[in-house]
Amino acid sequence: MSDEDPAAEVDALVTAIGPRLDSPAVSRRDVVLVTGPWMAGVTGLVAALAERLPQHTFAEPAELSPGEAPMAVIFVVSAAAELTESDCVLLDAAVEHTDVAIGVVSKIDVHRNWRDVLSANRDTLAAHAPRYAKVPWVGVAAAPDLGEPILDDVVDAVSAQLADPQVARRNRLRAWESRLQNVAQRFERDAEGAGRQARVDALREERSEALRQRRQAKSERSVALRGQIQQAQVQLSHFARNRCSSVRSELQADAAQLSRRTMPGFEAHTRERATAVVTEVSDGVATQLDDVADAVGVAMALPPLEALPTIDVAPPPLKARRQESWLMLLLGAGFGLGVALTLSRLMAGVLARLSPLLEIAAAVACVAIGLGVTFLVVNLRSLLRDRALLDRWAGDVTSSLHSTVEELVATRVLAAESVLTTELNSRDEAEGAQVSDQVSAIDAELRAHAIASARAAAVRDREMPTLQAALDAVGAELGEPGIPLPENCAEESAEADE
Ligand SMILES: Nc1nc2c(ncn2[C@@H]2O[C@H](COP(=O)(O)OP(=O)(O)OP(=O)(O)O)[C@@H](O)[C@H]2O)c(=O)[nH]1
Ligand SMILES: [Mg+2]
Repeated sequence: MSDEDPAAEVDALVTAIGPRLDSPAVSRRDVVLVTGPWMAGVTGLVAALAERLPQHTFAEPAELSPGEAPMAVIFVVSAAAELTESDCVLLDAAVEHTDVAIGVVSKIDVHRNWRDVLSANRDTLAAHAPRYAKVPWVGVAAAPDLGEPILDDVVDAVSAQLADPQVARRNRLRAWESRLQNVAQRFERDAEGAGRQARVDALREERSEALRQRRQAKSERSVALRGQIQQAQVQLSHFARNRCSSVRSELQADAAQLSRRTMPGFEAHTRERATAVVTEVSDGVATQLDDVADAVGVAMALPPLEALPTIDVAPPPLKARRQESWLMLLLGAGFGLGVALTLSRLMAGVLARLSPLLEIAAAVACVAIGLGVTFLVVNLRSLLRDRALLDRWAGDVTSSLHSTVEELVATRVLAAESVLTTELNSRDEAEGAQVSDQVSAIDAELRAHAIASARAAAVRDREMPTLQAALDAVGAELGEPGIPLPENCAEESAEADE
């Protein structure tokens, strides 16, 4: 056993447990690494030790390349202050592949209480990790302000540690330990998939956001459409009603001023005005509905109206009924007769004295005036009657116009609503298809992640027992049975044991 390379022996020991385990990729250099926090006195100690122990090589961290590991590590801290947690982490990195470590408290020439600091450091380090319990601690003054350097203890400690025939074996075991712990950590990280978990969470979030947005967009659109349509309906009815009542008053004014001459044109004029209102309302409806389509963001092509609705009202019944005419004639004649008699009475007395001829002429004139009055009364009465009649007729026309335009508004708004709803539904469907594509892409990625997680967990579960066995063996060799797995791995294997 003693003839063989101790490192190769250790490798054989571990690979017997895990044949597929890669050996640690470190190259061992025959140097003693001296390291420590800033201004601890490293450079001074390296120089002093090189002088005192010329058979060994001492190096500062910068002199080792990555992947190189020293034979032993001297960890220097100033006696000015006690060891801190960050100092311990520095040491952890320095002794990753090296078992032999010596703790040094420096500048003991100026810090009288260095022994207290030293024992406090020893306790702090032992508490940091079990492997440090056996680290020897010494005090030095490599470059004292006054007097000779104090180096005997460190020289003895270094010589004693390096004289141990087990040094190479212990260092190799330590290198294996770090290697195995790193591998275990890597398996654990892969199985836990911290990055993957974040991605999965992001995907889940994206998925529910996409679905939520789709639902929201859909309901927002239908609410907007309903609102716009209702508003258009109200505004257009109001517009139609307004137009009808203004035409009604316009026609009323016209009817009141009708003369016999203008009367025959009134019917055509009224119909023309009504048609104009229908056209106006129809245009208003088209514009308003285009605005609605713009507001809901849909291009709408309403089916065109075949023809504008017409106002279906019979012509005004201007022909007077017979009884009425007779009554008018009688009343007019009576009134004319009365006027003629009264006039002839008034004049008879005066004129009889002048000349009988004049009297006859006056009687004729009275008859003529009576006839004229009769004619005037009959005529006026019939004009007023016709005006009233036409006025009533115009009222009928406008109320018919009102119901026609109301119906026009209602039908057009309904048609627009159905076109817009169909349009929005088809847009919804397109969006729905797009979202479900997106969701299924997300689902596919989620599945892939789940598979990758399961694979990584399977690899971990398969490899972890071998790693643990190898770590146990290494620990036993180093005299530290039960080297713990890295924290999270330890929990896993505890669960596995259960
Ligand atoms: N009193 C006293 N001072 C020391 C001793 N050793 C080092 N010093 C002083 O401590 C300071 C740092 O010493 P270095 O040996 O350069 O320490 P270092 O750890 O190499 O420093 P950095 O490389 O700058 O981190 C210097 O001013 C030294 O003079 C010692 O034993 N006693
Ligand atoms: Mg230095």
